[in-house]
Amino acid sequence: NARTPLMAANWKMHLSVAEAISFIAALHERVGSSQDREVLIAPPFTHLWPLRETMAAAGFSLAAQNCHWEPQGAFTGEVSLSMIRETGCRYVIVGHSERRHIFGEPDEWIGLKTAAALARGVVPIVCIGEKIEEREAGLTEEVLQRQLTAALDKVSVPSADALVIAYEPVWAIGTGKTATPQQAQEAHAFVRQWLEKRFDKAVANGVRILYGGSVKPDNVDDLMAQPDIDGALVGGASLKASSFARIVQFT
Ligand code: G2H
Repeated sequence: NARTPLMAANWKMHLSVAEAISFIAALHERVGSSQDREVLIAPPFTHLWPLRETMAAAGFSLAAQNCHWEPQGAFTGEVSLSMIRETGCRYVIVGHSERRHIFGEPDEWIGLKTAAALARGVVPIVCIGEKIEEREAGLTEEVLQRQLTAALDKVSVPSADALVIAYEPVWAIGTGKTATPQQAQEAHAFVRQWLEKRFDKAVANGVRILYGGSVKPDNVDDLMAQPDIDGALVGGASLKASSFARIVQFT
């Protein structure tokens, strides 16, 4: 069962459209369009449409960083999944810790967004992860279980490639502190077991589980060597083509 490594750049609120276009050209020059790993970029909403063709030509996947679950309506400032799909996005990040903690998104919203993305054929990249005080109190698995349940309890997953999970320990995000490969592997194995209980073995074995939190060129190889780490969700180190190219080219 092939879980093609998914190397994802989460640009957050960075880079202009012009910078993004040069970035994609520079990245493509370095990594080409390889079949054995998938390259994904999640730029700001305003960049999705202008990057659509450049991204498709480079063979890279496009993702939105957030979505609303309703198909349309009076929701000032929000973007629906059909709008996202219209821009050529195959993926949407759901429940990133910055959405949860800076913008106060509750678990319940993550569930609504995940269900809506699956229903509309956009692959949700569901982010979960514990805070430092939760890890220190021995609550990591309890938190992951609560977040997974809220996101995935009410959905059916048509196939393993319809869903991606990202494990991002909150204490490792943008802090320069990475989980050790062993800590990450433990959490990923826990997530995979949970997926088997909730769905079945085929889904559990096929869903890609990404690690996120201060992934850098110098730690990506050790992380990717873990059996249950199937890719990376990269923030800071994804903003320079040379650095992200090295991450894509993990060995
Ligand atoms: C976690 C990650 C990208 P960074 O937010 O999703 O960011 O790599 O800067 O820790």
